[in-house]
Amino acid sequence: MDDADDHWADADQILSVGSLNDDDGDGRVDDSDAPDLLVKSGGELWLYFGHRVSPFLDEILPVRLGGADWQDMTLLAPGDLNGDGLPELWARDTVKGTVHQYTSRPNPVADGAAVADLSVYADPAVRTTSIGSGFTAAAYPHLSTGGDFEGDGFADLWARSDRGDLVGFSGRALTDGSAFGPARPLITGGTP
Ligand SMILES: [Ca+2]
Ligand SMILES: [Ca+2]
Ligand SMILES: [Ca+2]
Ligand SMILES: [Ca+2]
Repeated sequence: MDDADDHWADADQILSVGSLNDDDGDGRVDDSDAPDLLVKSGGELWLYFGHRVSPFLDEILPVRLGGADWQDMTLLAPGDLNGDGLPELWARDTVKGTVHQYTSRPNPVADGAAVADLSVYADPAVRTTSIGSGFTAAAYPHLSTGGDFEGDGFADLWARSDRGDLVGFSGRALTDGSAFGPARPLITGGTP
């Protein structure tokens, strides 16, 4: 790999997402395809493709995603939320506190296989709407998702607050501009 394609040294976030492509060529994207990796380096976002045959992530040249500025974004991987087999991506604006959803955009190719249309990551419209607010880095230095925590069909958030508490936000259908319920403590004080 050319040094110009090495984005690990300055990476400030590395996130495993589901597969965005059809690695095994069976015409669909599902758990049998290799998960891919997002690497954020300053304002740039790079996609590295996982590989079933080779253990090296750089077997396929990484792709730079979107001309957008990712500098102030925290990336979150909620999983596939709309059932098309392709992962959604959440991006938290650490300054504004908003959470934006990059909804997977299938890109049917000539052989009939569905792979992700990566142009969604460059679509400025995504950041004009939000699915949550109040999540600044000042209030929640660490914000993450493990997908759907309690199995109710909506992906949830958890965070470490500025006071060091661990809090959860249950996912829900978009209500009043928020896809998350109010903060609730995940750990109560005094627990040994
Ligand atoms: Ca893949
Ligand atoms: Ca496949
Ligand atoms: Ca999806
Ligand atoms: Ca949930």
